[in-house]
Amino acid sequence: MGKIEKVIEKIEDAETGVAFTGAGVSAPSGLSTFRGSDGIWENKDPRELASPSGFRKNPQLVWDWYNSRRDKIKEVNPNEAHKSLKLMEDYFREFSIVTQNVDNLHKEAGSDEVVELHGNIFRNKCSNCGRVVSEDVDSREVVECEECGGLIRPAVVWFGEPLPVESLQVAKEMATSCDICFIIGTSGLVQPAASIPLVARESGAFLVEINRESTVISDYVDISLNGDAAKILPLIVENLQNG
Ligand code: BV8
Ligand code: ZN
Repeated sequence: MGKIEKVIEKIEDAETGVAFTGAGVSAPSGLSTFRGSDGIWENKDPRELASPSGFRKNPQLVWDWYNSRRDKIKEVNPNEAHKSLKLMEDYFREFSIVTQNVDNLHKEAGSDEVVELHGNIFRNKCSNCGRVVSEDVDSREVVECEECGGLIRPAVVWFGEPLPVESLQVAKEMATSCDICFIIGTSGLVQPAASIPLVARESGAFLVEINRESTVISDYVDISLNGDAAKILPLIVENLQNG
């Protein structure tokens, strides 16, 4: 039996599923990944820009980087990988997305249950008092908080910052109770997010990795499907529809 057929068989037996996703799911939409060849922005390492120290050192540079990413995300659409993950909901009693991505594309694709472990690039908050700034701050200049004068920043989780306790807790519960966990388009290098698939594995889930290349997670999965998620996921859904 081929790998895809095995995955289809597992999905048909499964009640609950989780898709753990990273930047590779959004790459086919035209968004650059963090560690791919295009993972550098104006010769700066995103991991320096996506940090409190980076923002303190040069708030305008970091604000510009996020504005350029928001502008780019506004131009692109969910791709076949996002759309297939929405369709996958029909084949499970419960199907959730746990994503490291901040680009809002899973929600735009209509997925019902999306846990954003690293926040959302279209939400902003005060870097001093933490107040979430509801309006979509479109300013090109860094703006100050009306309440305390602190600088407004994107409400995403930066390196060195803890993940939202609630989101991480919900993600772990989903991973603990799922029958099958897909790990899609992530290098699996960023912790604690990358521990989610291992929680699923320890709870007896069947692990399916979908990635262009092998990763640090590949040794822990039951099946690795190598290739473009925007091609593999539609193939899986097509098989389920013709099942
Ligand atoms: C924390 C939001 C503590 C911002 C992001 C040493 C060892 C281990 C850990 C650490 C360490 N030193 C420091 C740490 C901790 C650090 C960490 O993990 N560092 C790593 C880099 C070593 N983690 C943290 O700092 C976390 N916080 O630990 O806090 C703490 C606790 C309590 C109290 C105080 C402090 C916070 C991490 C969150 C950082 N924020 N994003 C923003 O996006 O601007 S992470 C960032 O990386 C993105 O969210 C991104 O999604 C994420 C993970 O990257 P990937 O998604 O995997 O993307 P990547 O480019 O790496 O890979 C893409 C993959 O897709 C590739 O495999 C490629 O082959 C594949 N692909 C490409 N195209 C396709 C494809 N696959 C299929 N189809 C395709 N078409
Ligand atoms: Zn404030």
